Amino acid sequence: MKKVKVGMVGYKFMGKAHSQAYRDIPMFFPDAVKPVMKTICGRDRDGVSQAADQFGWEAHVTDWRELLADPEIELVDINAPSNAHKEIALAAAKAGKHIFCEKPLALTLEDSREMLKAVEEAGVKHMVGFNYRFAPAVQLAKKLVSEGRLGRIHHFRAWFLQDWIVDPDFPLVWRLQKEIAGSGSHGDLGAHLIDLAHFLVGEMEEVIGMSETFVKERPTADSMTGLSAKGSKDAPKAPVTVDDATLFLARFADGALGSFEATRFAPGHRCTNAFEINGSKGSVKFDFERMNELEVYFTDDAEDVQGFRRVLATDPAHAYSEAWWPPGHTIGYGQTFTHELLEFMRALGEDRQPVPNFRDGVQCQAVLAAVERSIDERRWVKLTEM
Ligand code: 4PW
Repeated sequence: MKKVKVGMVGYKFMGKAHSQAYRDIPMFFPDAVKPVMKTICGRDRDGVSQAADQFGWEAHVTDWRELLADPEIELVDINAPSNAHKEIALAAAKAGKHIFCEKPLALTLEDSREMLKAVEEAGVKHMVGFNYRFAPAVQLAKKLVSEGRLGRIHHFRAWFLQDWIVDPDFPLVWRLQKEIAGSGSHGDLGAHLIDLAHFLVGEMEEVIGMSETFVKERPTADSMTGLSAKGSKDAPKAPVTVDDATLFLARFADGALGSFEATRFAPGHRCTNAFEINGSKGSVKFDFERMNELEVYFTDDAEDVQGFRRVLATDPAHAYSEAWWPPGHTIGYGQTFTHELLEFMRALGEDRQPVPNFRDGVQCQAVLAAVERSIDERRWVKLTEM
């Protein structure tokens, strides 16, 4: 069986998710190229050494340059905070390594374009981490749209709601600092919605947005793991430099209308990444908190049974499902990463670019930037201006 040796930069939330995926792939998808978990990298020696042991990496280093210098490593997985993406990706491309990079691809549109240019010039394979595409229920929505079973698409309505920073004493973690994260809810959550819109409906033509930072300053943080943080509410305060919530409207190139809402200020919503699509022949509804389900409505159902019905996307007819458990035996968040990295393994095996790749990352970044410009200039912005 073909193998690929992986070096991974980052070992916290996404590092754990990716490690689990690398371990799952050979077990559940034995025909794919096998990822070999060679080296994991993180700045804190004790932290990364513990992660290597716990997640099953052969070796650990504290400097990503060391990882790139290892000729055995063929694929570099970048899931460190966003401000580290560009420098590592450019160096990895130069070293001729294939690259997986978490979203958002970069801090700015310009940086993301530079990264795309670098991987294309180097001729390496590249992928960006939009994992929600890989939920089987989302793949089913895509299939229904592509096969024309929803007819002409009129509306894409999406919202990604979380609530982990509603408390004004929640510390100022890296995700709330522009120089590290690029933006707040917009780039962290909105980026997923934009990618789903591109995947399911297509290109956008113009956008207009609004955003707000409800809590302007917060106590400084000690550390962050997942979406929780350590720190004292009595620590000195510093300004929040990103949006807490961003909303925008979009007109798609094919005439559909879109509305998008990304916020971390929606109490009770832990990870409501949801969308509805309305077409001339029917509708679909998805909510990640019930990720195995897709609600569908078809206008040509018999009149006496019309209504939304719930499809459990765990049957052999649904993407990836046969590899897992019998029908009705559901999967979870972790498996979106398994399917995502499986796509990379399959692309390596078939000698093609994986999807979504850096081109999709740049397309997403262009919408993020267009929305930001529309907010600054209080006007509709066309994507062709970007
Ligand atoms: O998928 C989401 C991420 O992109 C997660 O729910 C958390 O919010 C972590 O980062 C973002």
